[in-house]
Order: sequence, then structure tokens, then C-alpha cells
Amino acid sequence: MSSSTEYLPVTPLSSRLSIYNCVFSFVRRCNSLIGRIICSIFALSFFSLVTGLYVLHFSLALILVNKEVPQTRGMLYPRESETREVRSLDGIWNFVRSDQANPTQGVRDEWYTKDLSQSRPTIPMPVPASYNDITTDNLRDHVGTVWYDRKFFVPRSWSKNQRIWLRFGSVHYEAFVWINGQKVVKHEIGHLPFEAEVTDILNYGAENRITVMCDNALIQTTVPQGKITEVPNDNGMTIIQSYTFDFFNYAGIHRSVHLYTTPRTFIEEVEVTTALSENNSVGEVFYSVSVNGSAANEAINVLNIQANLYDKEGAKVANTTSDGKLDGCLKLTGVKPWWPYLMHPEPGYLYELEIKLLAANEELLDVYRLKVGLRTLSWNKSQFLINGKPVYFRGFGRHEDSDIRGKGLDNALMVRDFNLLKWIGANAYRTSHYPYSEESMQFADQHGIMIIDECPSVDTENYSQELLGKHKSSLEQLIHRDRNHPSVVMWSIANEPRTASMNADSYFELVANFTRSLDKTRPITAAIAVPYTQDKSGRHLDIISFNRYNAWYSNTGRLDMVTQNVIDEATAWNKQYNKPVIMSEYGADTLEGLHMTPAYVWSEEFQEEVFARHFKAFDQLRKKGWFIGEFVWNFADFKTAQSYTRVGGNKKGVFTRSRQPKAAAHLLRKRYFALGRDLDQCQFPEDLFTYIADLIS
Ligand code: BDP
Repeated sequence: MSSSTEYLPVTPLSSRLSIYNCVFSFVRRCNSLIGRIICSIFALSFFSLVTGLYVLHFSLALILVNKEVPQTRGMLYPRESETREVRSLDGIWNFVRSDQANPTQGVRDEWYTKDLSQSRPTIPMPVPASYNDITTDNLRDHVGTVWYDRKFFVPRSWSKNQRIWLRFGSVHYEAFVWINGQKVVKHEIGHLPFEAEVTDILNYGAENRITVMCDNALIQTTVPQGKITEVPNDNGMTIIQSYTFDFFNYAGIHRSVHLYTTPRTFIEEVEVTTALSENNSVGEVFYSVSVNGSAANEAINVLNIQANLYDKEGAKVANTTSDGKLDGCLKLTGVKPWWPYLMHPEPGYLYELEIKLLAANEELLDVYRLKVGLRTLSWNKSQFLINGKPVYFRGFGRHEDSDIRGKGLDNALMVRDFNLLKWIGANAYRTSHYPYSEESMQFADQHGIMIIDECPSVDTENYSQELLGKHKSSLEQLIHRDRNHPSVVMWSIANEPRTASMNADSYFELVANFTRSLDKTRPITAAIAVPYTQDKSGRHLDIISFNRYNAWYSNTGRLDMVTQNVIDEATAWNKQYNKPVIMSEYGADTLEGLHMTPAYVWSEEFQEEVFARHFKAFDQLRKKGWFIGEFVWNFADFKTAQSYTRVGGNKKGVFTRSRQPKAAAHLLRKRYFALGRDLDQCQFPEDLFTYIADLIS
């Protein structure tokens, strides 16, 4: 890791212009004619050189090359076993914000070499949580670096013949980590885990200090993109962060921090894929293991993998021991496939896969267990199928967002959200617009909720080689993290990228091909918002998703201009690309408790009407055979940057930010269960229809 972070706001155009001004003022200051001629020649040459270099730089930016991106290693979710221990470092940490005008001061002054409180006054900060909404001052809008530290004890017993790892579930946006003053790891891109070995840095049977510097600055080559500008304010000049995406740029240590132990030679990675026979009764679990450690070099000869598969009741249903190999296949009959919620009476069925790493002498070196769902995915020009059965997606675009904790992991919120998803009869959601917590992915596996897993690329524009590298890296990290989840059924490679612009074609060709090279078992989509006539990305995708806000951003208030527009646009996308189509976003901002009839924008009646007009379109589209899903925007109200179009944030939620239903939730619930009954023969919940009279049921 680098010992200092250079803070690189995008050079504003004004500073480039000032170079030219400098040169010409130099010419003006020459008194003699000859002097002026010589200076003019010099100035013109300089001008041409700078302009030439600028044009060259710009032209080179148009040529995108497919370069390798770093490959993630390890990063298995920390789980205890007879060979592993896990300790959480969550809790209240000490916190300091840097001076906005001097974001690298803490690095230069080496704040990480002692307790933060010795460099600056600290305040308490919960981990995990976004730091923005915790205090009562302007920390919410801070741009740049902040610092965290805490002490922790490492038991003496941990020093014996094992390795210790430090793992972060996610820090947004960039993290620099020190332990006891020594650099440990640097990671860029929020919402994704990272880890480092700290075996040789820790003090055993003694206290240790962990220090984290986090930088929330977004520029044109970060994922997602943003802009930093210096502007005058009442105190002189200040830095402001702007971004086009419509959710608050929450920052901090967003997910849990763990220390975990592994044996010296240990299971570093497990990759699982599954197959089912045609009638879904015979299943295969293919596993592939990587081993890290001294014996790993001789892995092929020395190590064996014993793999056991257990059903929900804990009965062993398959086992195999690899003969000096690190991969293999478990076969089982009478399999219970993984089905989505409401598509089967027993959705989300998970087996437990136990991987035992054995030395040649049968000594048990390491054990790692993970949940496995057996299911197949397939797709063609008009359908998406799970276990051979066509899927109709009914769900939401969501956000990880709540009051006070921002984007911080919160188990109470996660469980409440899944209860609401099931109450409303949804079978899917998109992790708009970034990877969600690993805990929520595990929960989705368990509850049979299908996930369209989105990387953090949102409103992608100004395509450059550097951006491409980071975009690909975000997908590589995402796929590495989530590849074993049965709930993940599709990768979304971007939300509302500017795919009408120059370079979008080659950029998305490279991104899509890269994604496919990492995982061929799932289809690729992107939520597109440019008109189909201008889009350059659809031909690289397997499934077309489009976002459109009829009666809201277009034809505001015109409920009579929804249904036909939706039908026409979905049909046009299908005609253009001959691929299955999903409406990945539609909706209307709604202030809970505002009632107006006839329906008027922002009222609960309006949201219900907008939904109903879309439902009508969807039902006509479903009959065409290639329309495969509807996703409301959004599951719940969420916070955004301040703007005059947002009252305390985006209010397109079907639930409020405190997770209570708006009127439209009850309507949507009736539709989602009606679809479930019609398409997948699910039962209606008893309370779906309120009793009105004997004649109506
Ligand atoms: C869409 C974006 C989403 C926004 C939504 C809106 O994909 O992130 O929140 O618009 O404006 O274009 O409500």
C-alpha cells in the first residue's frame, strides 16, 4: 500500500485557461518589437504544444484497450469452525475529520503512529455506520478524509501456529488501514470487502491499535463518478462534491470489521456451481478449492479435499474425497432444488457444504462450511428460466439506506426489509446501485429472493481507460464475492449509463465480455435510460432492462399517458435487440399522508394510479412472451443530495424510510400475489383482501 494518498480533484478548466493567460500576459509585457515577435513565436509554439498534447490526450482517451485487472484472492465470508475463530471489531471507534483543505495532513503527520486522540480531539463513532448523520454539525457534508481508530486485545493463544486476517465488509469510498502504526491494506471502491493478513504485525497477549483513513471523494475516474470543485463561500473558498446519481454519498466504515484465524495451510477459496437433471431430481454440486499455505505448493500430491453435503435436517446426503485434487463433484438423488419465493411451497432450500482440507496423512488441516442451493439458470431470446421454469420477476429497485445509520449494516433493518418483501409478495430485487451486504445476500439465499446483482457503476459517462479498469475491477470483486449465492441470478453491469455517447459501444462491449469471462452461468443486464433509438449497449447484454418515469419525469401528472407509452417502449426495445425485456424502474414520488382526488402528483392516490396504469401495460406485454419482469422504484424512501426536487430525499418508496407501507403497498401486494397465483400457483395470504360484503370475495 502507498504510505500517502494524493488527493486529486479533477483539474478545473479554469486552471488550464490560466496557463494560456500567463503566456499571453508575458507577450504583452515585452517592450521591443523584436522581443514581442520572438515572444509571440515562443508563445504560439507553446500554445500549439499544449493544445496538441491536450488533443492527443483526448484522442487517446477514445481508444479503450482491454487491460488486465487485479484478481481478488481469498475473502471467504468469516465463519467459525473447529479450525477457525472469528472476532468482531464492531463497536464505538474514535473519529476525527481532516481539514477539508488539507486532506493528506494526517498521512504527512503520521497520525497512524499513535492514538488519534494525541493528534486531534476525537469524537465517538459507531462501526458499522455511515458517519454522516451521527453528529449535529456539518459532518454530513464533509468532503475528503476522515480517520477512525480503536484498541483491541489479541489473546496469547492466537500466536500458536496459525494465521490472522483482518477483514472489512466495506468502507466507502477508499480505505487506508494501519495496525500498530504499520501499513496493512489500501482498498478503493465502496460496498465491497477487502482483507489482509496481519499475523506478523499483531501483539499477542497484548493491546493493539487499528487506524483507518477513509476518503469519500468521488472524481471522474472513481466508481461511481463525481466531481470536486473549489468554489467561493462566505469564508473564502471551499470544496464541494457533486454527483449526478440520486442517492446520498454516505461514507465511512459501512459494514462489519472482523479478525479471523486460519490454520497455516488453509482453504482460501471455494467456488461452487450446480447442475440438475431434466426433471430436477438428480443434482450435482461442483466445487473447486484453492489452498494457501506452505503445503499448498505441493497441493496436488499432498492435500486432499473431503467434501460432505448435508440437508436442512443435518443428514449427510453426499460425500466425496478427492484423490490429491482440489476439485470434485457431489452427486445426489431426490434433490430439493433452490426455488424462488412463491414459485414453490419450499423456497430457498439450502444444503450445507462442508469442505475439509486433509494432509496426506489424513490430518485435518482446515474446515470451511457454506450454504449451497441447487438450481439451474437458462435464458434465450424471450425467456429467463430457473430449474427449467420460466420466471416472471416482480420486485423492486432498492437502496441500503436508513435514518441515522445511512448505509451502515443494520440487522434489524435487514430482517424487517425481508419481512416486508415477503409480505408484499415480491420474488426479486436489484441491488441498485451497488453491491449490498454479504449478510443480505445470505438472507436472500435463505428466503428465496432472486437478486439482480449490480456493480457500483451509476450514470457512467466520460469513458476513459482508467474508469474502464476500475469498472471492471468492481465487477471482478463483486463476482468473486457473490458467485456462490443461488439468489444471484443476473449481473447488472451499470445503472443508467450514458450509452448514447461516443465510446459507449466499445466500452460496454469490453465490460460485458469481461463479465462473461468471469461467469458464464448468469445472464448480464444493465438498467438503461437513454431512448432505445440512441442506445449503444443493448447488443452486448443478454437481457434488456429499461428505466422510465412516465407521468413523472415525462408528461408529469398525465396518467392518461402511461400505459401505451410503456407498451410501445418495451416493444421497441424487444424489436431492436430481440432479447427478453424487464422494466427495471418506474414510479412516482409520494408524500405519505398526502391525499388528493382526483389524483395529483406527490399524493398517495397518484402513486396508486401510476402503478395501476403500469400494471395494465405489463399485463398486455406479458402476453407477448418476451416481457419478463416489473420492478417498482423504490422499495422505500431514501436520502439524496439536497435539491429542490427532493423533500428530505427521494420519496418514491412503496414503504416510508421507517419501513411502513404507503397506500400503494397494499395495491402492489394484491398484484404481486395475484401474479404469484396465476403464474406459480402460490396461495393467497389470508389477510390479502379485506372483508367488504358477503357478495364480494
Ligand atoms: C432513475 C435512477 C434512480 C433515481 C430515479 C429517480 O436510476 O437512481 O432515484 O431515477 O429519479 O433515473 O427517482
